[in-house]
Amino acid sequence: MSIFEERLEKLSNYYDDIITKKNSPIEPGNGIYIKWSNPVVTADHTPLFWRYDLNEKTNPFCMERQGINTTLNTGAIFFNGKFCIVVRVEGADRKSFFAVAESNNGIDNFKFWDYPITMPQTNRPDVNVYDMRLTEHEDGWIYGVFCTERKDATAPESDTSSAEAQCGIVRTMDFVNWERLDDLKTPSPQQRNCVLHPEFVDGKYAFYTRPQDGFIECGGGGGIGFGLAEDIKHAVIPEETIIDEKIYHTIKEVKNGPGCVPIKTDAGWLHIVHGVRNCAAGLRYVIYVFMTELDKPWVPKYTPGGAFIVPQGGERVGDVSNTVFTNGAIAHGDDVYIYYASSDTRCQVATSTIQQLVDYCKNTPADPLTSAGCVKLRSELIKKNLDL
Ligand code: M1P
Repeated sequence: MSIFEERLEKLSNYYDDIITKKNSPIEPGNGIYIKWSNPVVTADHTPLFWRYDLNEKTNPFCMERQGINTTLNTGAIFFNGKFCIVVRVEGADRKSFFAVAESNNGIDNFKFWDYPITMPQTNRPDVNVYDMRLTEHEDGWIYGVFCTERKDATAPESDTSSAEAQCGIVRTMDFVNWERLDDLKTPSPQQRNCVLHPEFVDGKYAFYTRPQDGFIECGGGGGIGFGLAEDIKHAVIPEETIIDEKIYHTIKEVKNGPGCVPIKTDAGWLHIVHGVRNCAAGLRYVIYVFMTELDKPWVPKYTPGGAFIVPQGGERVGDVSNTVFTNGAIAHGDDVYIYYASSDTRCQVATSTIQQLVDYCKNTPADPLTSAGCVKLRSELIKKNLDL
């Protein structure tokens, strides 16, 4: 056996093991959702033919030629009888791109389609693209709303890191052919984490936004915003209203942002989003949830306090450690599959039901914002239990 043959056999066996591995729930969980023990997608899930030159003549050592660094923040949708995720795949060169992976059960055996998505460009080409939210809109299209990043044209020449984030929009019917529309225009200089609402609101396209003054810093902006656009091909939001603010000494004190496309329930729209706080270890990203009114999706209805999903165990380590982030969930019947990336490195899943999530939203007290308020709330629970 040549070096090439020997290595290829090992690599193929490893890849086959990875993509056929059965997942298992982490019991007993918290009763709100179940986390699953294996990541659903990692860099090792990407096909060997994406990374290796498989011709022995041109690659006798069977070396990786185009490495994949991470697979993270995924948009998610149930499509053609499969759980489909549009994964943010980051190459060894730091550029992200999108690729579709599918599974029959939504918790394991995700397999990438042969080719990543070829993203059509606007007349201002993207430098980096990431974090697509997939909206099955009532107009009949499936929209992909994502972050398009370019070098900040206003930064001095010596500054080679400042970036401008904006919201790119594409649409498709089959996940193979994509039509690129104009980037979203809003009053904010930076936009990341935008989400398109699945229904028209007042006959207009409704977006959840996240206005920021800077690429990292909110500045005078921040919070989860809401705005309407008349036209989707040339989407312009003239006015943004903040519907969920960042607040001092909470899990969203530094910033927050829309996450998954909201899920429609009888009790209102369920939003699974992210909040960020600062600590000595750096920024800590967690996932939280709130609900808005059914007929007024911009009006908060239930605002359970605190974090919903936090990084735990091995999830805490990765390219951006101490981070969980979500931009995709699938509601399939009453079941909900929440896809989240841990530490910007791998994609995990947590499963729940609409009933459980609505119960969580209705019955988890809002953050009282002070230690004294928290002790009062907890003492009420203790008394109720001890009086049983
Ligand atoms: O690195 C953590 C996350 O940082 C960004 O989120 P935000 O815009 O709220 O800071 C996103 O770029 C996201 O991709 C990333 O996971």
